[in-house]
Amino acid sequence: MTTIILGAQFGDEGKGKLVDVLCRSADICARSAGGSNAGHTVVANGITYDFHLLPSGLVHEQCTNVIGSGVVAHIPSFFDELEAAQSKGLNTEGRIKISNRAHIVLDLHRTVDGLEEEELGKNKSIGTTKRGIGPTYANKASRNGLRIADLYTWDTFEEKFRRLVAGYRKRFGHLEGFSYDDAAVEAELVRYKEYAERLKPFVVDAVTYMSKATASNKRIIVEGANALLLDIDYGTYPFVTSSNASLGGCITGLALNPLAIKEIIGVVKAYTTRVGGGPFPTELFDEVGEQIATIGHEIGVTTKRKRRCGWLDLVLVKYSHSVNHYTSINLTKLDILDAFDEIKVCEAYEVDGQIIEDFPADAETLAKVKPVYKSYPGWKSSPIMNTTSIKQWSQTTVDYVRHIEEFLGVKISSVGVGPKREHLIEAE
Ligand code: 2SA
Ligand code: GDP
Ligand code: MG
Repeated sequence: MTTIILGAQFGDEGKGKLVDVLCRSADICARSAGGSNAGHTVVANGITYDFHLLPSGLVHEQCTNVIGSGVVAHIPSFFDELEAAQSKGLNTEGRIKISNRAHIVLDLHRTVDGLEEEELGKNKSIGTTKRGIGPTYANKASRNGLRIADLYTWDTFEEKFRRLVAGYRKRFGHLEGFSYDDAAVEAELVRYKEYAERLKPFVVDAVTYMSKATASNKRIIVEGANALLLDIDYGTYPFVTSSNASLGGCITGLALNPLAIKEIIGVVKAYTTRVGGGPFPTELFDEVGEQIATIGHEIGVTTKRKRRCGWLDLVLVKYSHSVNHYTSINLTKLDILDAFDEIKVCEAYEVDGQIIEDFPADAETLAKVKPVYKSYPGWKSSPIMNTTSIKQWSQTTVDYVRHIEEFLGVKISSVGVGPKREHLIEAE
């Protein structure tokens, strides 16, 4: 039985928290795509954990954590994160598996990520996390990438690695930021030979592993990374990440049996945030935007960048639902809206004097749409932060939630009213 958790906006909706709550009764927590660009927060037992490459199910002792074939893995970060988790008291022994088909992110990919951003220049850059994600997926697509399995046929690894360096030297060798001499190449090969041994106990054939798990009816939680609007095919291209952060990516990245999928939960933040470049129709540049950022602590978990903030955009979430087919929604951070007298929701776009209800395919059109807002009264006098049941809410808050549900045509099954596990309220 499989439950998939997906970001429905631009990321950082609070997926980590829901994954943690659902992993209480799960056998496996699996990542299907992305890499250590992700930043998933879990607040549990008075400790705040931030996961990047490792799945958030690590917090639950009975849960095995799988890094799937669609993921790109920076091995030094894998070990750093492992140590960080252990230093926070987590027993990781035998609980992490990594697919031998996953691609390897080299330090070199991270350098290239930075150089490509610089080449684009300030106004055109994607605003990547510089974790080497784009260059690694680019190598994967152009069939010269390095996979975990290559570490165990060393001659192949060495040959591919040298070829990759030669290609990058031709492309970037003249740039100041690119210093990769012969000594660096040899040192890196020695380092990876050591990593191959260290990583061995974690490496599995994830196809076999996942198919056996499905056959024996294991409860699997798929932890989506990034979000629909950052998806390489359906996001605001080119301002996207380089993987399929949508439903399809979960199936491909873990070789899931689609018929075993029971639930697809879309995580929707009660407002919108975006980190990095790209169009953002409801972005606020005023005091309200600042207030949302401050109260919502909207800072990147991986890069510590300030997130851009704006009102909830239902045109965007509806589009996200059309691609991901959510069976229910987890509405998060509704408590942050406690502070406002008036709450706005975008329910259509205006472009070149015309009202449109569909989400434009191109970033240029999206950049010029004007949001058409509907205004809702706030619930300042009856704050929901730290409430434990929907019964403690004013009718105004309930109406707001029901309205979103109606607009999207999918039920909101839970609502977040704070960062902790217990701050998740059943909304049905
Ligand atoms: P990349 O590094 O190639 O994947 O960047 C491409 C775009 O994808 C965005 N992106 C993200 N957006 C939101 N959250 C992410 N994770 C971190 C977090 C972000 C951080 O949890 O806060 O710390 O800055 C994430 N990862 C990638 C990125 O901003 C680019 O727009
Ligand atoms: P993810 O990438 O989707 O896992 O989300 P992040 O961890 O990047 O960002 C979400 C932030 O909001 C984290 O700091 C969470 O602890 C916090 N959070 C999650 N849900 C809620 C909620 O319902 N209310 C509040 N106040 N904070 C939340
Ligand atoms: Mg995040």
